[in-house]
Amino acid sequence: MTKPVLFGAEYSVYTRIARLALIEKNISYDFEIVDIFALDPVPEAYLRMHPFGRIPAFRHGQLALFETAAITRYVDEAFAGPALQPVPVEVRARMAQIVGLLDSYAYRALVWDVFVERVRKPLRGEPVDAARIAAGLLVAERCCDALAGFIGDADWLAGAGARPTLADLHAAPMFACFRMAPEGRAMLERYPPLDRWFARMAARPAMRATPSPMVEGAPDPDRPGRR
Ligand SMILES: N[C@@H](CCC(=O)N[C@@H](CS)C(=O)NCC(=O)O)C(=O)O
Repeated sequence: MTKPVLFGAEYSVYTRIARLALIEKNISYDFEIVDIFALDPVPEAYLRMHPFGRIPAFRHGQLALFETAAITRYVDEAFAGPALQPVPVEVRARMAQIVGLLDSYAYRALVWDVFVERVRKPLRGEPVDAARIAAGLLVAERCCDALAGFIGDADWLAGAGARPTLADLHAAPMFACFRMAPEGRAMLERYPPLDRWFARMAARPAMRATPSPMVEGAPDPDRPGRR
């Protein structure tokens, strides 16, 4: 079978989601670095793969895809390996709902409003927008409420099953960023099932194999000065 190619960057939350799916499925793939934030303008050749100029993009034989949820679903369905989508229709619907929630609400709040403002901007010596952080935390709390309700006492976000699903893979890179902010860590601690879920995800080989230079490569927030 042709080797799939993923285009993206190690620092990118969405690229990491796609890599998690490929690794959880044990798929050998080529990773072509596209440092999207360094490309101005984004080259025509890349825009032909991703007309919105985002990462990741994906190619497998004749099939070219963008939009991470479509990529991870294809990866799960086109290749052998552990199933990343639950079989019971209700759990599958919950998984899809969580992926939608993460794309529509969590990504901007957790990553851009809280992580980038609270963690990245001070590192770059840029002014921090406290109002944006406060607004992001409100949305983040709503996301945590919903996710905590879904996970209940289960191990994985869709609330059932012995293995993580595409919902867990979609959420973990976003929460990895969020908990780099003190307010993010404190919020997760107020949701013990989510805190335990994140620890479970962080320990998975796929997460360990895809460290983000902005998260795992950054100074340890609990041990300043250490990497
Ligand atoms: N809806 C897209 C979102 C992808 C996305 O926003 N990627 C970010 C990096 S994590 C990006 O390419 N940002 C570039 C930009 O905003 O110019 C997906 O699901 O793949």
